[in-house]
Amino acid sequence: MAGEWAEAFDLGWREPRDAPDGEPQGDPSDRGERRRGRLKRLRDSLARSRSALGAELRSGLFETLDAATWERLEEALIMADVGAPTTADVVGRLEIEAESGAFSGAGATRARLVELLAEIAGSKPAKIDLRDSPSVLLMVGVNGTGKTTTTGKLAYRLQRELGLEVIVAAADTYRAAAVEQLQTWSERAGCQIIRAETGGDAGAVVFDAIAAAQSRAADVVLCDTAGRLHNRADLMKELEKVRNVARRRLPSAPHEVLITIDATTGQNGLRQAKLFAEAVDVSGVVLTKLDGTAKGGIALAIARELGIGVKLIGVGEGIEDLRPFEPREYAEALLGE
Ligand SMILES: Nc1nc2c(ncn2[C@@H]2O[C@H](COP(=O)(O)OP(=O)(O)OP(=O)(O)O)[C@@H](O)[C@H]2O)c(=O)[nH]1
Ligand SMILES: [Mg+2]
Repeated sequence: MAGEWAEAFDLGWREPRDAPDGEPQGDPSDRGERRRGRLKRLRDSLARSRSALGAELRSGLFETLDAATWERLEEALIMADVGAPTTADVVGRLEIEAESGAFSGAGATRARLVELLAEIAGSKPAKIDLRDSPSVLLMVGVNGTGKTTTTGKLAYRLQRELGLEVIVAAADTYRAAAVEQLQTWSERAGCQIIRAETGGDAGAVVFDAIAAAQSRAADVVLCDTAGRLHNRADLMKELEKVRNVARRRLPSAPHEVLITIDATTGQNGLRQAKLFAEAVDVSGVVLTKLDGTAKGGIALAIARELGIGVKLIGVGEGIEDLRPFEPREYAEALLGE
């Protein structure tokens, strides 16, 4: 479910600079090797998972294709958090195609299922828009879903893999600990941080960070915002305000609004994404904590029902545990292969 870093971003006219000390991105002869290494790491990080879908498939689910097969597949997809409407759609299409003789045999059925899942997961553009200079990315989401961690991991990758200069904005001004946490990440990533006193205005921090990026020609501003419950209208309004303040400094900002969804929270993630999208035009999902669950099917529900694609996945707590989303690998992993 993970792809290449350089392919995960739309850099516009900007050529990726030589990364300071990262893996070289350019040499195609290394690509196969790196891809294998990456897949292994991904599998390792997902090793704790127990996929209900995988168990079903290993039990020879597709050896006979009848009503009971489709029912069991439906159950397994629902268990993986794919959601009822998306499940009905996928299984309905698979069933019709099987009956029309479009494919036959367990292997071909499984392969077609992977295709259908990947098609839904990847139907939205997945590249993160970094064409503008600076590009401003707003991290939003419910408390504890991984905004600050993702901000740190992403700052690290953008600098290391793409050689971009990143500034992080500590726009979670509610808790002193939140600013300290981002400070630690910025030191690990090796980037500048713009912070204000606790209790300061989140919009002002974002404004200052964009101004700082403009004056020193930095490439990207990553704004970490405070966690908020999607059903708190006042807090969602505040987020809208932060976005509007960013626009006042740079009319094209924010270039991306990324919502972190904890893959272990199940269908509630769909509702979170929906309400955040209503407030601030969410452009992509970061699906976090995939290492802690075999579910993760919520990505399909969000893509199909809300039209918002997953752009990045979190597979651990470490600075390297962030990956570009790759629909096909994701579909394979969901099936527990
Ligand atoms: N296993 C795992 N843990 C993660 C991942 N992403 C974040 N975490 C952990 O989740 C917890 C919360 O992460 P934060 O980044 O602080 O979440 P947040 O959204 O900033 O939280 P608030 O600012 O309180 O809203 C931390 O313990 C992180 O280490 C992930 O991909 N995998
Ligand atoms: Mg945070």
